[in-house]
Amino acid sequence: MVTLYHYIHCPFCVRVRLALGFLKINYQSKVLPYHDEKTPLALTNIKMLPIITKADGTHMNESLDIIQNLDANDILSFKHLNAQTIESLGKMLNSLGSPIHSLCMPYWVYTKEFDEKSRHYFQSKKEKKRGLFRNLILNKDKYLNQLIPLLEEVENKLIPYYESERLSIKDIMLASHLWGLYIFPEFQFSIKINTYLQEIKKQCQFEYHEDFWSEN
Ligand SMILES: N[C@@H](CCC(=O)N[C@@H](CS)C(=O)NCC(=O)O)C(=O)O
Repeated sequence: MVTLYHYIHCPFCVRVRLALGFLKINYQSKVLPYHDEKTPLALTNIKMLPIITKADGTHMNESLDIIQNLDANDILSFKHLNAQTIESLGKMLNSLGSPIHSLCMPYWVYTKEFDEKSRHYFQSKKEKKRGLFRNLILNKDKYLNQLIPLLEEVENKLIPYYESERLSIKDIMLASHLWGLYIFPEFQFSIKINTYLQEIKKQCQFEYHEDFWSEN
């Protein structure tokens, strides 16, 4: 069986969870504490998740490599994407990710995924790049204003999936980046984007905090 090492909040990890669910691949889920450097370093020499261990005992990282490897029959139409599409998708995700992460990081750290140690590790690491979490929240209107036109563009491309009539890798990449926003208080997706995300959730059998709700 495949083992997935992941963080709940991480969009790249959510990518792999969505793909595993869509492809109906059973896997063992291991949520690592954010300050655990030892486990990922031992598996792939780099402190970065997601990582999978395959049935043959080999380890892989990089979400898109993992998904391509698991999706041997290209059910997610990865191989149809040309370099230009991949590049523009990457740019779009970076522009979305920037305000989404600034808005959501200060809230992610107070979900059950984090304890005091991992929260401290995460916050000090991320504040070096983005500034104090306190200021991210004080400046939330700036990030929301960046986000809203981007979401309108996304919405126009849902036909009903992203630039497509059927679910593909592009939806896995988009939905995983948008999902984190559900955590941000008072933010509401438009009806169209919310319906889209809920459809992806259904088709990918995805439950964000499932690992915690199934524990005692
Ligand atoms: N290109 C990688 C990116 C993965 C990534 O950035 N993971 C982040 C979490 S969102 C990580 O593991 N960061 C470790 C750290 O900052 O300590 C992928 O697609 O898998």
